[in-house]
Amino acid sequence: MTKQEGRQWLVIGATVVSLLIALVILASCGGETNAQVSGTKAEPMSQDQRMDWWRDARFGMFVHWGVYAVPAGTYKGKRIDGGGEWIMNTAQIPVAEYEKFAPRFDPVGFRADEWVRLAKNAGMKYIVITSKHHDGFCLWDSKVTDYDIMDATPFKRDILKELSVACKKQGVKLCFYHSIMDWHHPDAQGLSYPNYNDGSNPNFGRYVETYMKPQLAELVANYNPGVLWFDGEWIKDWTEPQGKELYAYLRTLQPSLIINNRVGKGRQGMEGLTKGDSAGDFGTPEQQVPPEGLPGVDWETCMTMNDTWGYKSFDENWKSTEELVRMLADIASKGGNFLLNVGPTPEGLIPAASVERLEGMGKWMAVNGESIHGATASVIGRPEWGRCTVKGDKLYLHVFNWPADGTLEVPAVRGQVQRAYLLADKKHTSIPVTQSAEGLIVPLPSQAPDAIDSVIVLVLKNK
Ligand code: H79
Repeated sequence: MTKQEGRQWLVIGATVVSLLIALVILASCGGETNAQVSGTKAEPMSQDQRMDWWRDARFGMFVHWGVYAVPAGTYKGKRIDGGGEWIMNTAQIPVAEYEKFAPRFDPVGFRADEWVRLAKNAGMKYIVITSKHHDGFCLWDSKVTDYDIMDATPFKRDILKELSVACKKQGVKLCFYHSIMDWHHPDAQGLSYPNYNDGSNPNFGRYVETYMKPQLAELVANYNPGVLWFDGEWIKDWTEPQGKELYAYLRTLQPSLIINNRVGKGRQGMEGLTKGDSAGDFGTPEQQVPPEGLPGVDWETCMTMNDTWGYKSFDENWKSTEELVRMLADIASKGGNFLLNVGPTPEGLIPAASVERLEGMGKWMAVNGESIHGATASVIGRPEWGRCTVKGDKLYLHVFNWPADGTLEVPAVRGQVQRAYLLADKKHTSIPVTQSAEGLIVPLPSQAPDAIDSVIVLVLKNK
C-alpha cells in the first residue's frame, strides 16, 4: 500500500466512523423527540409535529378589535369606504386626532368567556386577535408604550390576558395578529404619516429592536400564543432577511410557535401563497379561496363575514350561513384552514349578525365536524354536487346540491368501499353503494338531511 492509498483508507475509515457516530446521534435524537412529545424533554420539534394542532384545527376565529371600533366607519359625519380598521389612513386622520379615540374606548360589555364559548361552539379551535393593527394601538398591557389598553383608555383591563385565561380554560388556542407597519410610532411609519408609504425611516431599525421585538417577546412570554400572524410587511423598510431573522428569533423564544408568511416578503399578493424559500409556516390568501386543492401546502384563507374587518356600524352586507359553511367545506377539501373574522363593537360585543352565523355554523359542525377537523384534500377535486374531504380510511362527501333523482355519482376512488352512511344518521345505517371502475353510485333518500351540506361517509378498505 502506498502512503497515499493508506491516507485514503484512513479517510474512508474516519468517514465510516463519523457516519456511525451520526447514526447513533440521530437514533438517540429520535428517542428524545418522542420523549419531548410526552413533555419530558425540550428537544426541537419537527415541522410536522409543530404544525399538527393547526392542521387538525381547520377552523379559527379572527378578531379585529381596537380603537377604530369607536368611529365604527364614520368620521366627521362621513361614511368612510374600506375596512373600518383602516379608517385612520383612509380618512387621513392625523395621529394626534386619531389618538383621541382611545379615551372613548370603554368596552364594558366585553366577556372573554363568552367570546371563547361562541368560537368553540362554532367548531373553531383557535382565535387570532389583533394585539396591534396598523394604527399602532395595543390591546394588552405593554411595558414599552402608553398607547395601550391600560394607559390610554378608561377600560384599563388587559384584554389579551382575559382572553388567554378564558382560552386556556376552554381549550382554545389563542393567537395574535401583529402589524409590522405602525402608523403611530415615530420610528416607524408615524414619522411621515399620513404619507407612510412614501419613504423610509432612518430610525426604523430602532423601532424593530427596541419596540417591536420587545413587544413580541412580551406577547410570547405572557400569553403563550399558538400562532403569530404578521401583516403590514409590504412597507419599504421591511426586508426578507429581517423577516427570516425575526422568524428565527421568535422560534428561540418559543420553539413550538407557528408564524405566518407575512413575517417576511414571500407572500404573493392577496392570493397569499409563499414564494420560494421565504420565511413563514403557512400561506395567507386574503378574502379568497384558492381555486384548486393544494395538498401538502399549509395555507389559511382569512375572510370577513361582511365587507370589513374592524367594526363598521353600517356594513350589513353579510354572507349567509350557507355560504360560510360551504366555504369551510371547500377550504378543507383543498387542504386549507378557514380564519373567519368578527369585528366587535366599542361596547365589547360581537355583532348579532355574526353571532347568528357562528351559531348556525356550530349547529352544522356539531353534526359534521368530524368531516372537517383533521380532514384534508382528497383526490376527488370539485364534483358538481359539492366537495370531498378525507381523513384516515374515510372519505367525506359534502353534498351541497342534493340529487333530484336520488342517486349520487362519485368519481372512481382507490380502495374498496366497505360501508357508506349519512354522517347525520346516528345509527350509521348502511347505504348500499354500487362500485365499478367508472365510479360509485350512491342511492340517497329524497330529502337532504341538511339543506346546506349533507355529509356521506365512505369507509374504505385501504387508506
Ligand atoms: O387586517 C386586515 C386588513 O386590514 C389587512 N389584512 C387583513 C387581514 C390589510 N391591510 N391592507 N390590506 C389588507 C390590503 C393591502 C393591499 C396591498 Fe399589497 C398592500 C396592496 C399593495 C400593498 C398585498 C401586498 C397585496 C400586494 C402587496
